[in-house]
Amino acid sequence: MDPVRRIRAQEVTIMRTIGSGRRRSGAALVLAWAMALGPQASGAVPGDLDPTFDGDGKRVVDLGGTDQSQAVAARQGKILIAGTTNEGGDNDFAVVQLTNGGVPDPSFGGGDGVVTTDFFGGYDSAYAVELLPKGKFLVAGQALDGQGRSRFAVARYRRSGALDTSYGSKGKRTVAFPGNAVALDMVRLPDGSTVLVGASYPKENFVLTRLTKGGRVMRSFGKKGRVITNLGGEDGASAAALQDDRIVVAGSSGASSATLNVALARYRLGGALDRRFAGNGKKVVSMVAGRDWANDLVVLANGRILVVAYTGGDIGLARFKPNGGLDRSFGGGDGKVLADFGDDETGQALVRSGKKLVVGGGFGEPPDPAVFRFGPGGGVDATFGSGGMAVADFGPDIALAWGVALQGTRILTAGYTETPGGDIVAARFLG
Ligand SMILES: [Ca+2]
Ligand SMILES: [Ca+2]
Ligand SMILES: [Ca+2]
Ligand SMILES: [Ca+2]
Repeated sequence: MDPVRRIRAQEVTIMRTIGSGRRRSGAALVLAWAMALGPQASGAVPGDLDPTFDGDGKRVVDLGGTDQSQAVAARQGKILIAGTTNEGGDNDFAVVQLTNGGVPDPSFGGGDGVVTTDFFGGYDSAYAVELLPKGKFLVAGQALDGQGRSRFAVARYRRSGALDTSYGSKGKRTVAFPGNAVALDMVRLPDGSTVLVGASYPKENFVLTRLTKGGRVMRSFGKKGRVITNLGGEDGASAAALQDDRIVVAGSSGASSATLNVALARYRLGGALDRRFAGNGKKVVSMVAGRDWANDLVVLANGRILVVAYTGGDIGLARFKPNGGLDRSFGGGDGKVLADFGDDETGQALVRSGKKLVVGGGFGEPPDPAVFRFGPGGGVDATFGSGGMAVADFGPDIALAWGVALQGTRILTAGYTETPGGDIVAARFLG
């Protein structure tokens, strides 16, 4: 199993293990009861499900197979969701566009609001979406090639969902690394090129590549267009962001999968590690005694770096100064926040909304998609939802929000129900 799937499977397994025999907290029951009354029962408040999104703030998208989504973006009143489906046989990239009202968009994908993209006839899965000018967008993830080896995979689409054949090779590009590699995030640079980041295995390292605006590997980046960084153990990158003219990457590092910690690395645009960051370009920080890792990051206006971390049951946040040191003005004095909302929480994705920090993830056992909001200093924002958290109940199946995005002040999440025949789930909350 590739490291992403392994990590994510571990995460759910951990929640199952820890949560077995436990019941939902009273707060969650009160929240469920309040939601049953409906957001229109009284004045709408931040954290309410948005009734203008498919009537109840929630949408289930069944593509006919086992369907998953890992990323969401809002554009011009439409909602793009990227993931994978095995409908039709082997897994393919799946991209769904919903209207602002939360239903499949008839102007996308030839009328049904869905496009799927196959690379080599094998397993393909998308984990990131990046909006481009003129309504175009990139979707990135992994594709198994003819040798069964996982490569970075990216496809560019036009506004309509049609592949943009002017990009790469007929709209697609794959990049092979030694062993297997999975692209989990990407960041667009000012010149229109794109840096893709992810994880390799069985040698577990941060891996990066840079593609030109036209979708060719930029061979001047790193070695022949590839950068492989060993942080000292089992390492994998899950997210990237631009910090001025540097690329900041976040993920995990540990001597073994049992001892993973939050890991950051910073690179120059040419792919070299930036030794002005934390002394050697790399920074590893432990959030809890057990395993933890970074799932997403944002760079704040002052160059500080905010990470959301898996911590084994709480929402973990850590803020770093621009040069990589922990920012002790954040959280309880050590630059870190561990927020417990009364059960098992997991933070998957992070976005800044004005000065507030919005985390998408999961709550409960089995989990439902949830949004958690914090103030700029890392304190829970009690004006949001129930004690800083809002949950979208999608029934008894395991479901998480893997992606979060803002639509104006509203908060979009997308994820999936984790069952055979599972479906993509999206929810929109008032901000
Ligand atoms: Ca396929
Ligand atoms: Ca740790
Ligand atoms: Ca907890
Ligand atoms: Ca399905």
